[in-house]
Amino acid sequence: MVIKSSEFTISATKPSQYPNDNLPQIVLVGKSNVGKSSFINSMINRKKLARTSSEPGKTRLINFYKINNSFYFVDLPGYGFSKMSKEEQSKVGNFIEEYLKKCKNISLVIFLIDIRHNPTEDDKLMYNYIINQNLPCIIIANKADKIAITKVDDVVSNLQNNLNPLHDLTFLPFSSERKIYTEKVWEEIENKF
Ligand SMILES: Nc1nc2c(ncn2[C@@H]2O[C@H](COP(=O)(O)OP(=O)(O)OP(=O)(O)O)[C@@H](O)[C@H]2O)c(=O)[nH]1
Ligand SMILES: [Mg+2]
Repeated sequence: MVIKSSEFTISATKPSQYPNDNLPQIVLVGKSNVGKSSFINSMINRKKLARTSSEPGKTRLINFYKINNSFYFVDLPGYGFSKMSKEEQSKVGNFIEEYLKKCKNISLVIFLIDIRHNPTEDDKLMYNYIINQNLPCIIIANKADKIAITKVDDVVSNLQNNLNPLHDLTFLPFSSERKIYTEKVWEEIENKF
């Protein structure tokens, strides 16, 4: 994918604020700090379009970024950030659930899981939710630079055996640090247009 333009469009908390131009939306889902905002920057070769932080809980709203005037990357807040107040956690949970339920233009959910850890209980709840809603989804084992490159394929296939024993979904490694797996992810995205 050649990136000709990328721009922030809107931060939303409710459906009336989502863009209404019917362009396809590619949405990033995963726990806080797993690297959703960094993933977007890395895919579009921008350092700071989506705001990132080493502290979890950076993204608190639903942020829409329009790419090439032809689709959106949608950056959701992360779940499972224990330092956030219960009230704030449930507010964020509601944004995510409402978006996934009500947005009619989701072409693909990109679900990020940290390659170093087993899926958390929240990851499993989210995974089941996405599958039950029949949303098209790929799973990304992120921060692949954090483990030895020789182990990456085995860890990704163990993750798939754990979450998706039927092997009917695509699982791929990714690293925003190393940018070595971006082409495969672009192929998956382009397949959905
Ligand atoms: N080593 C490594 N670090 C990464 C990678 N992706 C993101 N990070 C780091 O992880 C931290 C969190 O990244 P973000 O992109 O802000 O994470 P997020 O999922 O958007 O977090 P929330 O907005 O809190 O939900 C930052 O310090 C990033 O630099 C990666 O592939 N490898
Ligand atoms: Mg973020």
